[in-house]
Amino acid sequence: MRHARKMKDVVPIIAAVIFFIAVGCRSKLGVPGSVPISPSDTRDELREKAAGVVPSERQLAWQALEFQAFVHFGMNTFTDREWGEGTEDPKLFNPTDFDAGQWIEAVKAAGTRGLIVTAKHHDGFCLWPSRFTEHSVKNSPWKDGKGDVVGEVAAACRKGGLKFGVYLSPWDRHEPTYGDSLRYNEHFKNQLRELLTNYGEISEVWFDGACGEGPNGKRQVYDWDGYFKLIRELQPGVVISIMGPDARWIGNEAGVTRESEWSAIPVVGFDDLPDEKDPGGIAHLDAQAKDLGSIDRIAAVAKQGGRLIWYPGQVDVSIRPGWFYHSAEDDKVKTLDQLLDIYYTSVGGNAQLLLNIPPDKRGRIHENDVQRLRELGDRLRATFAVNLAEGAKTEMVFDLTAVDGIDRCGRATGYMKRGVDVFSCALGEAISFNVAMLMEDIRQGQHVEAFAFDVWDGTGPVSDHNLLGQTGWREIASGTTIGWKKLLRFPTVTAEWVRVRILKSRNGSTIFRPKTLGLYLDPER
Ligand code: FUL
Repeated sequence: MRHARKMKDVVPIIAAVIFFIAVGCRSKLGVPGSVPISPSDTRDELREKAAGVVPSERQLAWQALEFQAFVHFGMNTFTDREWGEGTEDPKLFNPTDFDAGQWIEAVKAAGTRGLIVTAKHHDGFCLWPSRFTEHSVKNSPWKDGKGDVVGEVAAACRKGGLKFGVYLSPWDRHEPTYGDSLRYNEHFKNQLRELLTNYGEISEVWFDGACGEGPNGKRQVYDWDGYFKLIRELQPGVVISIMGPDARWIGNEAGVTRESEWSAIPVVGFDDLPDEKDPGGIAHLDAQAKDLGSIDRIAAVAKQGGRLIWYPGQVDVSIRPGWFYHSAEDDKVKTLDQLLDIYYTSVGGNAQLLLNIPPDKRGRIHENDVQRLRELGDRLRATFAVNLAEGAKTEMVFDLTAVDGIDRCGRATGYMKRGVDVFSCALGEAISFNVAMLMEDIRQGQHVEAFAFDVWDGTGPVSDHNLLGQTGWREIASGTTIGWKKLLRFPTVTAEWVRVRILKSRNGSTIFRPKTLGLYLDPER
């Protein structure tokens, strides 16, 4: 039997019960790391386990960056290519007006909070004067071989308050030891050591998945374990992305996320090692698979035995068709609308956005890109500067069902079971908005599987509405996962009350808090 109630009366009691159940159920979980799953787990147990997987501190800090710049710059900039051969003459690298400060200014205008530069792409040319190769800026005419792109960009990021990360391609088409596994691994670790000891704090190391044959057809066997250990030892805060355990490739380069984007992901492998045969990611994860984290998927992986890990998605996409600069693409810079779509689906789709902006042969970001970045930032600032829900009166309410039976912790129950959670919000006055932001507290895991967002359209005081229902409430958006952040866009509405209905949640204890709801007005929509 279902009971409709005025929830104000019962919320304190029910909240205490739910808190007890939630804490009781989850006390053994909620730790970063991995949670084993096995064929004997029931679906409810799998649900509970998935709800208990949480991010590490470094993953949490990384997620909060939300939007970073990716900068592809190097030998390819000067040869007008996307993939160099490794045989290019270092003398070709000669930016005429290099200015790291200009990069920082341009990407900050868009609202990025970090920058990752291609310290070494597949051609092996190093943007820093590595002691371990001659194939670097030190043998270029730029600054008479005394220049250091990595050093200048690191310093400019620090000055501008941006996090700084490096892309270091494991595949190296220049290095003669490539394919001689032990020797190349030593070489690669030497390069990692240089980058992680000489340039201050590094926030992210981006290991690309692209990989080819070495000289004489030799195949390089990468010492991933050794690379990861070295990074953890030198800078424990570094996020190791893509071919690494901390952040996964979203699975495309088009700037889109899945409708349901999960950060708690089941994998079969028991170590964190990447497998170059699978397209990007660790432990045999197919980063391109349509479904990475639904309960069906978790159950399918559990049949083979495996574990659940926190492995959030990163959307890497270029502002132009290519990753590197080509003058022929000067008029192909993505439009503001395209960039906004990318922003809303990535940052607003439980992923981090890594937007590539390639500097030109001068060593500067081209005027067209600079302008677009500013337009993007201006629009985002105009939209998100003021949260119209700030200061709203909020409460968490839910309907009740009488049950006899066993609760999810195996205890006998003979009273009321909580139904759909409703997070309701009284704005105090009628407000117009066209964007809503929902966030889960991912420190407690990712739980929401389905939600709906309603505005009160009814007449009369909202307290008269039927909580189960229908009367004055109008659903204007719905979705599946929320995770770190979900951004909803819709035609402008004016309302004094709004609510979020959590239709399905993994542990039934998702508690929304006031700051987890944002309402905004995009002035240009
Ligand atoms: C790919 C590389 O092959 C591209 O050149 C680019 O660096 C992109 C971000 O990753 O795997």
